[in-house]
Amino acid sequence: MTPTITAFERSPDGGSGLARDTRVRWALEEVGQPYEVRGVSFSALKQPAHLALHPFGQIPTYEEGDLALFETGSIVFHIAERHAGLLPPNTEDGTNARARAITWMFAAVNTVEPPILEFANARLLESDKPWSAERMPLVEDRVRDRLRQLSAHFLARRSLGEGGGDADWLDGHFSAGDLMMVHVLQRLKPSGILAEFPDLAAYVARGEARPAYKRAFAAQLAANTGKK
Ligand code: GTB
Repeated sequence: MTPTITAFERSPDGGSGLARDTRVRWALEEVGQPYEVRGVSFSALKQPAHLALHPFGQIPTYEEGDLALFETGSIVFHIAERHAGLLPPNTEDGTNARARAITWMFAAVNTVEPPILEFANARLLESDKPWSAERMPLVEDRVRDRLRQLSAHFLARRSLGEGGGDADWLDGHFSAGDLMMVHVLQRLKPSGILAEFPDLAAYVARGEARPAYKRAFAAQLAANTGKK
């Protein structure tokens, strides 16, 4: 059954891929699952029909037969559980690596994304407040702390020669954990903070170079601009 996801009818980012439907599109592209998209207007997000799918009135959602999901972490996990390609197999050999990949999915949304969102909100919604200039360095440093820690993880993997010599990804092979982490980090690109960490900027670029990401990006751009 072809799943249907929701996305902004017109994303405020104009199709730069930052809205969260992009991570769901990317996951579906990685596993080769075709999907349909229903565009939702800002007013429709808060109407009963959409609230029945998403109690917080947001995008994306995911519908497949009787199943309706919200929250990108859960949606990407669902896709990864049902298709090969985003999580190591649940076999004796793969089960620990699978648990670690799932841990990285949680780390992306639960540990790395919150200070990034705080920073994005401070820039977009609070820059006109009288206390904004004083607060901003504190908010930026919370982001830098997380990036430093993530960068140290990659450095440690490299120096230990882990992952069968592949330290390009969080735990050896590309997984749903990387997909979530790359999309979370992308939100920092316009600010210049990501560029302060060249290894993490290169990690994000590796994600963006994946053919599945390119297809997902092109699809959301086309939906927002009519261009391919
Ligand atoms: N935790 C949820 C998840 O991961 O699924 C968060 C979902 C979420 O924040 N959805 C946003 C939304 O629906 C769109 S992606 N907002 C409308 C509302 O809450 O009323 C967030 C987003 C929006 C715009 C940009 N941008 O313009 O750059 C980037 C990201």
